[in-house]
Amino acid sequence: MKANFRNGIPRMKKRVLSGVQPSGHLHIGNYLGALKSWVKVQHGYESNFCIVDLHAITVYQDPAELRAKIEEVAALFLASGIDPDISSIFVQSSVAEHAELAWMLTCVTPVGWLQRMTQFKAKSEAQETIGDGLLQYPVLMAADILLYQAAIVPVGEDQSQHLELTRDIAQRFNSLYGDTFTVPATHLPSSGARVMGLDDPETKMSKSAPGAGHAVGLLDPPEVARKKIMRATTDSQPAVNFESLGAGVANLIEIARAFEEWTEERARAEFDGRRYGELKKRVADVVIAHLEPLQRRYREIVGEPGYLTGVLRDGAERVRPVAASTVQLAKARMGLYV
Ligand code: AQP
Repeated sequence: MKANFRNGIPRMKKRVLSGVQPSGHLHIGNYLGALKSWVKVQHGYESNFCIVDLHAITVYQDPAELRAKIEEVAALFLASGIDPDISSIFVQSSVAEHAELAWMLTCVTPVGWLQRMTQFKAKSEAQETIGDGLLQYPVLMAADILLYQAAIVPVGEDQSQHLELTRDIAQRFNSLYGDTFTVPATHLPSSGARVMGLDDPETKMSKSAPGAGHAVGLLDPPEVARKKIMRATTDSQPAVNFESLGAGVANLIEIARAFEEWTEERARAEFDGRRYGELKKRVADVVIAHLEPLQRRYREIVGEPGYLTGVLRDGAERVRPVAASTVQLAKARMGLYV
C-alpha cells in the first residue's frame, strides 16, 4: 500500500483508536458496543487499542485490584479476537505522551464544555468530593485519539458526546495553531450500541453499577449468565409483541440480535409471539454460545506465562513513535521549546 504523509508523519492506512477502562469486570455491553467492532475494523485500519488506566483513576481504584484488572482487560481484548500481529494493544500509562498532550489540550478547552458532559454530571453525583480528573476525563480521551491522528473511533453510544467534544477540541486547536490534528469520526455498531442493565432497562449496563443482576460479565460462568438473563426485568405482557415492545424485552432482543448479527426481520421471525420465559431461554443460549469460546481463549492466554506482558510491551513500543511525533508537532505549533 502507498504511504501518505500528514504533517510529515508517514501513514500507510487510516488509524483507529479506542480504549476500555480497567474500572471493573467487562460486560456484554462493552463487548457489543466496542470490542466486537474492533475485531472487525482491525483488518482495514492501522489499529491501536488501549487499556485506559489513567481514565480509571478518575475515581478511586484499589491499587492491587487495578493492576489485576489491567491484565484481565488486556487478556479479554485478545480473547475477543484482537490480533496482536495486526493491532497494537497497550496500556495508556505506558505511553507518557497521553498525559503530555492532555495538558496542552486542557489549555485550549473551555471549562463550560466539560461541565456540560452528561457522564461528568452522572459520575460526580455519586462522589463525596469531585476530583478534577473526573472533569478532565474527556480531554484525556481527546488526547488518546488525537495523539494517533485516528480517523475513526469505534465506541458504544454513551461515548458519542465525548467524541463530539474531541472533534470540537481538535477543531479549536487547529484553528488557533494551524492544521495539526485529524478530526475523528465516531463509529457506532448497528446493533448493541447501548445495552441496558438487566435489572433496570432504563439505565445503561455499566461495570461500576451495583447489583448482582445488572450485567452479564464476559467471564461469568454459563450458569451465572443464564440465571441473570432469566431474572431480567421485563413487563406485565405475557409474550413478545413487536408493535409495543417494553424496554426490558427490547433490550433482551437487542442483545441476541447484536451477538448473532440478525436483521430486524430475522429477530422478528425468531421472537415475535414468544412467551417471555422462552425469549429469555433463547437469549441465554445465544449469549452463552458466544461467551464459551471467548472464555476458553481467555484461559489459554492467562495460562501462558509472559505472553500478555510481551503483547503489552510490543504494543507500547509500536505506538510510541507516532505519539512522540504528534506531541513534537503540537509543541512546535504552540511555540513550546522543542
Ligand atoms: N452498556 C453499554 N452498551 C454498549 N457499549 C457500552 N460501552 C460501555 N457500556 C456500554 C462501551 O464500552 C467501551 C468501554 O467503556 P469504558 O470502559 O470506556 O467506560 P464506560 O463507557 O463508562 O463503560 P462502563 O462499563 O459503564 O464503565 P464504568 O462503569 O467504569 O464507567 C466504550 O466504547 C463504551 O462506549
